[in-house]
Amino acid sequence: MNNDLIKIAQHFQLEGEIANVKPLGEGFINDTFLISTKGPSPRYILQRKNKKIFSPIPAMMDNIEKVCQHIKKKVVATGGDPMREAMTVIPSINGKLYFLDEQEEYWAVCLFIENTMAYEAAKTPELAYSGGKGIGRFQSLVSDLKEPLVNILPGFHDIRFRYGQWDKVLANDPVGRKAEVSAEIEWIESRKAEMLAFWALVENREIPTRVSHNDTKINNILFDKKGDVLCVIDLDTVLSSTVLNDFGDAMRTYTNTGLEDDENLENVSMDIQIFEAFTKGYLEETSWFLNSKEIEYLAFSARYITYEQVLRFLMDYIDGDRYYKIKSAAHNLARARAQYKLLQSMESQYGEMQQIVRKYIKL
Ligand code: GN1
Ligand code: MG
Repeated sequence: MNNDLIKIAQHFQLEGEIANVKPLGEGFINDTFLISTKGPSPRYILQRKNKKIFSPIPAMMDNIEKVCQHIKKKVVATGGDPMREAMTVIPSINGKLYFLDEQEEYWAVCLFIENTMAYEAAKTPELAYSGGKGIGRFQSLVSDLKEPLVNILPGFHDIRFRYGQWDKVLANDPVGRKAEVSAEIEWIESRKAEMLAFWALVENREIPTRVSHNDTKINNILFDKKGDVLCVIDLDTVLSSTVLNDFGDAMRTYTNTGLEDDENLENVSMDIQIFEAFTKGYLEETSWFLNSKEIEYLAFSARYITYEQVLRFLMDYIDGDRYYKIKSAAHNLARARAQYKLLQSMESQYGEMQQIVRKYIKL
């Protein structure tokens, strides 16, 4: 395998000689590897992109490149380091942003940014505050990106689209798991009306569509050693959608006192201090462009995305685990249950969450 990976890596415009290629991280969708080189040359990230999910991959890579170039220009203009404060896509030796191998798998490479930190949870309000500034700054930097992005993930955070998938999976019940999760199914069904009411505001454009990241879980952000955000990574999902999805998904991961798939539900709750710190940082960067509806629904977006995640994990469980990588037979069910516990915690603290948004929007 390592030899095969080295051969794949050799199809890209890398500096230096490759020393080895090793698996990296625990993404649920793509396969990720670290390319080390001999001598002083940089290291790189190699990814096999999941073509069943992102389609078409070449358009996805064009989206990523547009966003990276846009951010780099702005970083340069403000005296920053474009190689550290933005992702750098490394082209193939044929000048493409990807390499297609004989098995028709798509590969892509980007520069590995050294001396950074990534986290699985925001343990302190300071880290959450910087995370909020980081996502806010990202959205602010791309807010004037005029070139259109190709929608390579139709319906990604669109709950109406998700209900369409949900109804089909429930009707087919392909592996006979539906009966065993009737209580969990009711968690989804009982909240349909309020979720659709929110999404209707996006559909009628009261909540506008802007360039956004759409996968802002905390481990998709690189921090420097001081704890400041350096760069937002994992840009596969950059799309035109509501920026509330980014706020909501960040809150789903930053504020969780437990793990995303925690088997011990006692561990799971929303930490309101982390919510407050992130919100403060986020609004400092974004309040200049957000409209009043976006602000009104900011706190709700945390519930929306967490609910959507319960649905997606549960749906994948019922569907026989075809989407997310799993580590055990009931992994998706454990994920759905843990995310539901988090959702309940958000619902019970919703009044305070709204007050916090109002507090920082006045600044
Ligand atoms: C996936 O690729 P990764 O692990 O960063 C997923 C997100 C989910 C997340 C759940 C394209 O993100 O939407 O929220 O898992 N990405 C895609 O942790 O489906
Ligand atoms: Mg990721």
